[in-house]
Parts: sequence; structure tokens; C-alpha cells
Amino acid sequence: MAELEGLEFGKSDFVLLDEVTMEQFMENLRLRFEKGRIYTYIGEVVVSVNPYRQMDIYGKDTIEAYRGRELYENPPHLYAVSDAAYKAMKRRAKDTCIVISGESGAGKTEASKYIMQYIAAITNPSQRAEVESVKNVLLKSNCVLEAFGNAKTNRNDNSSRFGKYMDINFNFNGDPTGGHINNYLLEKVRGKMVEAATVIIINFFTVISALEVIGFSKEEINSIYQILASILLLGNLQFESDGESVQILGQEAVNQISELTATEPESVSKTLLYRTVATGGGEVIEKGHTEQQACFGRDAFAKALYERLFGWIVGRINTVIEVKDYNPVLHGKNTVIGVLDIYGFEIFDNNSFEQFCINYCNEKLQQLFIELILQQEQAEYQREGITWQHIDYFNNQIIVDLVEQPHKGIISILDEACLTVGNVTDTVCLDSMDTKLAQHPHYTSRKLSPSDKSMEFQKHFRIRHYAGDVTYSVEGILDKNKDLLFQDFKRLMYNSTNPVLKEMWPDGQLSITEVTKRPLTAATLFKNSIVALVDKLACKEPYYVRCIKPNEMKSPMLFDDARCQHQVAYLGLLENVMVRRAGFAYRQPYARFLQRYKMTCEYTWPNHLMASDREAVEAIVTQHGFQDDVAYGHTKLFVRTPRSLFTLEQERAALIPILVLFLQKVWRGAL
Ligand code: AD9
Ligand code: MG
Repeated sequence: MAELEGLEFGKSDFVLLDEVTMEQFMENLRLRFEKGRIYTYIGEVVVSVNPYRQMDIYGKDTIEAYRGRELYENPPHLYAVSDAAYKAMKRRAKDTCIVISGESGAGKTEASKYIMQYIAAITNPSQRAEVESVKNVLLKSNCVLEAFGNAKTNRNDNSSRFGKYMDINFNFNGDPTGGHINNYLLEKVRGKMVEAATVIIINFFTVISALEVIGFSKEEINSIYQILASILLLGNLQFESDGESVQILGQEAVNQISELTATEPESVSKTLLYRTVATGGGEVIEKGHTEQQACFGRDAFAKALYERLFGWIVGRINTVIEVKDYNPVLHGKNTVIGVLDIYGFEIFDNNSFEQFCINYCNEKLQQLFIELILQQEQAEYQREGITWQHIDYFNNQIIVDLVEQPHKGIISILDEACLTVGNVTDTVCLDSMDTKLAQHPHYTSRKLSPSDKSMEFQKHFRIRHYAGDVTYSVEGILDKNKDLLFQDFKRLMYNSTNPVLKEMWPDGQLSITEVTKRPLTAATLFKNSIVALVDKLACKEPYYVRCIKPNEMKSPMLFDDARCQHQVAYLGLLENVMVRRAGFAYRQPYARFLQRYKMTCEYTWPNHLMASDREAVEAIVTQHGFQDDVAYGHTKLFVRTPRSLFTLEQERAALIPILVLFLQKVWRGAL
């Protein structure tokens, strides 16, 4: 529990509040924000409020002050949890992860960058060249991925339109040896894509220099810019129909696209206007598009180009940073720190498939938080027979089920509609959802609220999310879920004479008759990737950063009480304080505790004569006078505050040299 700052800055750990009430919580949060103290703990969890201004708290001196220190030795900071995760990884060979959550614009991406900078700064003291190069690539990859994957939204000027989970691998010295990036659902809305492409072109030199540092070749960098230019050109391309056939308006754009993608202009035109279909009899024919189909094809192509480019860049970075020549026998266990920075919960005026996926992802992460911090914690106290007053909290599993349950959930219903042959429209799909989910307490059907203005046009449904109500439009939802791209575009790209482009489209080599299997839908692919992500996080020791957005105006001065309180409530922070306050910071099986600290007590060194390890542990605890700070479980000792353990650690550290000296004397026969 950090108490190092003066009282005028409020309580640096919410666990120290006089009373755990929303009023006191908010008062403390506001006071700290106003005093420029943007970080506050709940035990090991960091609560961070976006300052919306540059803070002088990330420099080299600060890094040095936090390096190797315990959490409560310094004021709360991201650096302290980064160090805690690093120490756990290095000392105990634990895989750890830092999960950063909070709504859009709350400061997650900034936090993830500070965390990575800290880890980079404290590792590799001997400046080995190969480690420096790994660190450099890891840091530069942020710049590239942000350039390609971020865009301005009305909630955040630099909003992440993709989720990022980065594993950093360490060797037994605790130096980074490589890493791996997983990216999740890149939003492919045309306006955002065009904007991102423009930003990359404006930031030309910064992005190129980052790409070069990572190791992209000249040809690869050229190809990237050619693809971006093609995407912009596709956006300008129009069609016109004379009632019989469809033509492209602007042959010049077609010529430019063909040049940029190293394809023939005739092939580009043909792919934009026709598609190949296999008839029931196995015959292959060319079918002309309607104007609407041509527009759909063009947009889908532009989006797919963007998505594949992004995926390829991530893959290319991964080949550079993957751990090479690692021999576990020679090098010891390879440990990992994972950093998760994903898009935050979003409510726009108009919410669609993308917000549905993003908000579902946030539900899953909240569920993981509940499971690890609120549920498992309490279950362990019960298992160990510790007297415990159960603390209630809202469990959002019910909303997770609403979205992902097989056969009954929204994703299943969407998929079913996409797989049904025939003309299933968005509205028919909505009908099916309304019927199947009418009774669900977190689903509102448009039929049940005909007078509700936000449900007008009868094309909406609403989910009561853990973070608030969101009304989603079903307009275009099936197309987005099918994420259909005519095979002809894939073939066009596969046949490009540019090897970089060709590499991005391996599935283009299939002919239309070979493409029989229905691809998984976008929602199912997304769900699978998020389930895999949660599994990955769940097997690591988690550290949490909970980000709060102080206001909607991006103002450094304004602490909007209602908005902040809403976030504190839905993030479950008050419940977190209650569990933490009533709970215990550390626990260790009796035998392990004894092994480590027996030298600090005359009754246990070198061996104890008591009836059980538990009694021996009691002797140590009593000798050091912190009997009021512990509870005895069936198999483990529970310690409430880290300070007690720290005292023991210090004493142990002081005793070790004396013991070594003693043993040396014994060995030399001097005693
Ligand atoms: V989203 O879910 O990707 O839309 P984030 O990632 O939570 O969102 P981001 O980190 O991008 O938000 O922060 C938004 C803006 O707040 C940044 O562009 C900065 O201008 C500002 N910010 C956030 N954190 C800090 C900070 N620690 N210091 C200074 C900050 N400014
Ligand atoms: Mg972000």
C-alpha cells in the first residue's frame, strides 16, 4: 500500500480509504487528478486517469527511481506495475501479462507505450547489440502499427482501430530475445481507411524510417505505398449503367491501379465488372455485375487490400522479432510478458457490426477481470477456510453468453442468417433475433419499445452492456459478417508480378471450382480469436491497468463527476477495493514460506521441532510481530500487506552474507 505522498494528494491506494463508498472513492480520484496525480492503486491494480496533457513523470530519472523497487516504495505509477511484472517473470520464472482496459480515449495505447519503454529501458544493462536490436524493433513496431491501424473518431483523435497483444520473450538474464504480435479485427470502414492511408502518406518519412529500422526492404516499402495509393484510387472509381451493362467511369484510375499493383489494365477492368461462377453442372461462366454489385465488389476489394496489407506487415514484423536459435537446455526457461492494448468500449451515435465486436471483446476482458480478481480470489479464501464475507458484484457472463452462446447467441443467429441460401435480409435476421432473444434481460427488441426514438426505422436492437446500453443498427450487418470478396479479386492479386503483393494473396491460386468450403464468418473468426486471447491471458500472472477518461472534451482541466463515476462503477473498481481490502496481498504454502524464511527465526533454524510446518510458520510470524497481519489457511499462509513480507525479505537478505561467511569458516575448519 503506497503511502509515500503527502496527504494533500489524497490516498495513493484506494484500499486506504476510511470507508469504501462511491463518494469517498470519487473524492479521492478527483483530488488526485486535480493535483496531477493520475495514478492510484487498488493493491497491485493501477487506476489511471487520462491527464490530456504532457506530464513530466516518464523521464530517465523516474525510470531509475522505479527500477527494481517494490510497489509501495514509490508513488503509484505504470512503471511500478511494469517492474512488478518484470520481477515476477525474472525471479519466479512466471509468465506475466499486463492487461490495459478502459473505454475509447481513456489512455490505453499511451499506457502500453510507456510500459514498453520502461521494460526496454531497464533491460540489457550490458548493451548487447542483438538485444538492443530486438528492443528497437519492438518499439518501432508501435509507430508502424499505429500509422496503419489508428484513425480519428469522435471519441479519440488517435483511436486504435485494431487490437494488439504483444508478447515479449525474455532469456534467463531477463533480457528481451524477441516477441510476437497478435492483431485483432482491423476496422475496415472506408472513410477510416482512407484517412489512415492519408495519415501514413503525410507521415511518410517517420513511417519509412520505422519500416527501415524494422528491416523492411526497399521493394517492400515501395509495395506498401503502391497498395495504399491503389486503395485511395479505388475509392475514386465510379460505375455507370445503361440498363443493360455496367461501365467504369475513369479509365485513367484503372490504368494507375493496374500499374501500382503490377497487373494488366484489362484484368483490373474485368475483375471490377464480372465475376466467375460455377454452375450446378460444374460449368464455369462469367457473369456481369449490376452497378450495385460492382460498387460492393470495389469496396470489398479496397477493404481486403487494406486488411491483408496490415496482416502482412504484422506477419513481417513477427518474422523479424521471433525468437531464434533458442535452446531451452542451454538458455533456460523462456519467459514472457504480454501487453494487451485493445480498442476500448465504444458508443457512437450510430453503432454497427464493428462496435458490436469491439464491445463484445470488452465484455470478455471484463469477464476475465472478474474471474481473476473477484471470483478466484474469493473462492480461494473459502477453500482455505479463511473467514470471509462474500462481496457481491455484477457478473457480466450473462452478456457474454447473449453474444457468443452456441445456437442461441447473437453471433450464432447472424451466422445462421449468413449461411441460409436465399434472400435473408438484415431485417429478417433482426426478426429472428427479436424472437429468439425476446426474454433475455440484456436484449431489447425493437418490438418491445416501438416508441423509443433510438429504435426508429425499426432496424435496431439494443444490448445492455456492462458499461452501458448500446443500440446497434442491423443495416449491412449480414454483408459485414459474410465479409465476402469475389474470388476473381484474389486471383487478380495472386497473378500480380509484384512478389510482395502476390505473397499476400496465397488463396488466389484456387480456381472457382476449388473454392467450395464456406469460409468462417467475420464474427465467428473474431470470436475464436478473442477466446484464444483470453486463454492466453488466463494462464499468465495478470497485472491490470484500468484507464478512466475524465471528460468528453479532451480537456486537462475537467473532471466530469458523472462520467467518471459511471466508469468506476462499470469497471467494478469499488468491488475491487472491497475484495482487496478484506483480502490478502500475498499467500504462500507453509512449506515454501518456511523454506525461504526459516533462517530468520531461532525456533526454525536450521530445522524446527514443531508438530507441523504451520506451527513453525506461526513461530516465525510471531517472532517478527506481524501476527495481526496474517490468516492461517488449511495449506497456506495469507499475508494482508506486502510490508510484512518485505521486512522478512530484508532480514533474509541481510543474513545471507553472514551465513555464507559462517559456512566458509566451517569449511576451512576455522571454527
Ligand atoms: V482507443 O480505445 O484506442 O480509441 P485509448 O487507446 O484508450 O483509446 P489513447 O491512449 O489513444 O486512448 O489516449 C487518447 C489521447 O489522450 C492521447 O492521444 C493523448 O493525447 C492523451 N493521453 C492519454 N494518456 C496520456 C498520458 N499518460 N499523458 C498525456 C495522454 N496524454
Ligand atoms: Mg488505443
